[in-house]
Amino acid sequence: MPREYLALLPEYVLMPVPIPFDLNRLRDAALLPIGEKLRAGERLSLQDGVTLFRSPDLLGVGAMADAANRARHGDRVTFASNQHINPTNVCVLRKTCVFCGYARLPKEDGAYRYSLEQVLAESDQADGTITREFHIVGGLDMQAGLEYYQSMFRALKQRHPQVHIKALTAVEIAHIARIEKMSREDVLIALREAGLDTMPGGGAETFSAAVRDVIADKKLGGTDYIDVHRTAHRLGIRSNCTMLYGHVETIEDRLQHLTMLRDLQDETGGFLAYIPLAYHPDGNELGKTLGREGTSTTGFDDLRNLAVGRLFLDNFEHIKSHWIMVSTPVSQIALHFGVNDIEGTVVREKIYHAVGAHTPQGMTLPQLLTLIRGAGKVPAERDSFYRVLREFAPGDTGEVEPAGSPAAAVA
Ligand code: V47
Ligand code: SF4
Repeated sequence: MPREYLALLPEYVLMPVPIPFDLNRLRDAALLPIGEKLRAGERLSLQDGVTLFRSPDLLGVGAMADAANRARHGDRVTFASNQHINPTNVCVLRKTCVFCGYARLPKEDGAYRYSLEQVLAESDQADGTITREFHIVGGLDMQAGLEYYQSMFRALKQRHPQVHIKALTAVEIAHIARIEKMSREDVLIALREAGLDTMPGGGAETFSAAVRDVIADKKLGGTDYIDVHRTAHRLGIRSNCTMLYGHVETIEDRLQHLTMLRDLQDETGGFLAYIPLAYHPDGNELGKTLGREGTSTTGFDDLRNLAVGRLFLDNFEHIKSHWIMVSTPVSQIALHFGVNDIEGTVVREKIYHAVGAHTPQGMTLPQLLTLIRGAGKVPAERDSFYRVLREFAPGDTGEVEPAGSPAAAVA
């Protein structure tokens, strides 16, 4: 086993720990054995996960998730100052990922592929904020191979040396490997050399083969998604993971998906965070077929997915709420349902706005601080490895970086 892989293990693999929790807070008797397991520091079974999803006592589920979260993070809520860049929306799977409204065929209206200059120009637009992370994902574009991304990452690192590059989903890595006729491992090594620091969690959707047949029948399968992340972790490239919920999946599909993520985390400890993603039915084929246009997931289901993520994924340190997908009010309440991290100041997000997300496209630092403090929590800015850079004391507006802080050092 390579040294870097072993180096991940002692620091990051997390075991369940006993969580102090008052069982009197549960109104659904079916949740009692789960509450008892939590207090004993025992791992939840797949059936427990199903019970958590089915229980009418959402507040009971949330209270357990909140206790599990507080045991790890107290009242601290972190965020990163980041910028999303989507360099190409051209995608060979445009016709078969029926839930996606973002992709275009090469000659279709609205198709675009940025030149290097355009990527650099976009990278300079994070006006007035101190961007610490570029989150770079796009379509599976035949004209965007290894060289396209290598030169992009090198140029970005040269221009913004302090900025972390979180880029390319497992699906994109597999696509580059296929068009370059290289192994996925060699692609990851080449990209790491060019500046790739970590990988985002997109492309997971829901792993179940039956679900994929309906929503994304040509896309990289669940086992392969896990395998690309395993390879990345083995190379010392840490990553996030996601689950798209609220389309055609069953509760059992959700648990199968979460179990696969938990198993890989047991093996490598390489996942940084889990982010459940709420399906948006507008502007895509699936929404039309299901007759779901104009509706989206419910606040109940959004909160439950976050809470179950916290309880079932007992070896994950961070559960992130993506406010663009579930709205800022739900994200704020989620801070009491197991969430310790919130998507940061995302400048010009495109993917969900292509499918009708009605949330703002970016949030400023003062807006984020207000959201977190409004939930009675303590905001803290973090880096891409979740190391806290700066905790914001009451009244601190974030306008002036304290002298000598890591934030001041990179400004
Ligand atoms: O994989 C596409 C999703 C994902 C729709 O790792 C849709 O830090 C809802 O994974 N409705 C990409 N979702 C985004 C993603 C992500 C976002 C923020 C942070 C991180 C991270 C990762 O967007 C895709 C897909 O699951 N998506 N279409 C839709 N109609
Ligand atoms: Fe392409 Fe990703 Fe959209 Fe599928 S979800 S069509 S792979 S951009």
